[in-house]
Amino acid sequence: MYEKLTAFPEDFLWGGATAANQLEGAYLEGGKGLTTVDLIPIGDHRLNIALGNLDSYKPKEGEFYPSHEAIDFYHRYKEDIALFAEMGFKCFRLSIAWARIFPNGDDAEPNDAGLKFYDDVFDELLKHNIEPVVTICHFDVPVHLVEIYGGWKNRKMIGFFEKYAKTLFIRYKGKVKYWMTFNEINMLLHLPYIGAGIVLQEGEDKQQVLYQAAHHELIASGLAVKACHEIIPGAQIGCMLAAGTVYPYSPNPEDVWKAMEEDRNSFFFIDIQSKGAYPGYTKRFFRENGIQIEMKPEDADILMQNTVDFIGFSYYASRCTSTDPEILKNSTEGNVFGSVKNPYLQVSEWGWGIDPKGLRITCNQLHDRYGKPLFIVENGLGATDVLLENDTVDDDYRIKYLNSHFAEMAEAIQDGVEILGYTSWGPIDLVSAGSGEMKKRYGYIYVDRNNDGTGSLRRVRKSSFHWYKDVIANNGAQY
Ligand code: BGP
Repeated sequence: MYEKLTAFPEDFLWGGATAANQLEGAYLEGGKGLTTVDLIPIGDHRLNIALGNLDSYKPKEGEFYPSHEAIDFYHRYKEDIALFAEMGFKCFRLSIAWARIFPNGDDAEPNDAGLKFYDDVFDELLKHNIEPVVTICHFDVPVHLVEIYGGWKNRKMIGFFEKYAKTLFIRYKGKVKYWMTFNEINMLLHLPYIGAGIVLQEGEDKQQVLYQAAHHELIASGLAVKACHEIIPGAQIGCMLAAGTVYPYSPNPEDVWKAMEEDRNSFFFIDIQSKGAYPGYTKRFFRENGIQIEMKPEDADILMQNTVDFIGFSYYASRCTSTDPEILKNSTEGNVFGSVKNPYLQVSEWGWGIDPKGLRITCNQLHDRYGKPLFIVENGLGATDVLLENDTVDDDYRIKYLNSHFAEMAEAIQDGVEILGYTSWGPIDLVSAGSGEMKKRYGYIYVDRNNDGTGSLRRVRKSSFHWYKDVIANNGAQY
């Protein structure tokens, strides 16, 4: 029925990926402080806040905040991990909520209850032979750091992050081998509040503020890499890019150049994290746009001496661009990045272009550019699922999407690309980062929860649950 997949190395890390604020709930339990995402409600309002355009980001009466309960993993992690184990997961990607460990972000001492929660989660995973893959910061910053310091605009954030990361390495060094510093670090330029706790004030030069904040995150990432290598010998720490190659709409060299520039707008982060220095094209961009990054004398060395071990990335869709104003009118929103509609691709319910071949292209592109192992840490199809009377979900559309991407991943491996593993996004339905909705589901496991927070939170196996179990059991050669 589906293409036969081959080529996966024996120790390939199959699994699923999540983020604390979209999964855990219990937003004020166990001493946790407020994080930025806890202040983002569902609805139209959400995108404005995520973009960092609002001068006020205080919770408002009558609005619904999906992160507050999310899918209650905080209390149900044992049940959920048992389901992951039933599917045969080799790894599980999760993030640590910064404000569980340092509720204010600048506290003198870490919060014991927060540290213990993740100890328990890691122990449960290891009990089932599931390797934890940890994102240190996935779209959440303690609110206190935003209110007092202005989030990543401020260089002081580097010290707070370094202390937070070191605390994690020391505490979990016997349990966690795979780490990533910032989720989709390039999203800082597109969703400043969600990505970096940045609220843009009137009159501020947006580009100047964002690239300065990016510099702070890059230095913080370098220092975390350094600390990780010192504290946990043998650990691997990576960066994490929202990837998805940009195609030119036509062979017009102007379109081809524009596509390259749009790619570089994301790659510049990874060029620095992976190669250790600002690339020439970024320096030129800064010069021509009057952007002046304040740097300390030690920054260049921090970047150069602490490059990442692997390139983690998310891939949902490719993008397409044009210089023709007529063509540009036909644009869609694909995973926050705008994209010209690609006439060769079908789109998901949310308008994201479905492009399995684009995954192979992206893998090859990243491999050729960096020559480091890759880790596909997010991919999947967000869709509206229907729970049937016989208590299952027939999500063949999801199986089709995933299978076609796995076939291209296998091709990439045969092309010579080293891929450490694959974690599909949201193996259990969770809150959508973009819209805050529950109805945009990615999981193999259905969660009975609705957009307005109603539902029993019951977990139900979908058809894709059994399919993914087979994929893993056969190491990608299931048919
Ligand atoms: C990525 C984020 C995830 C995740 C995913 C899907 O950008 O790293 O947190 O949510 O996108 O996006 P959405 O939830 O908006 O469908």
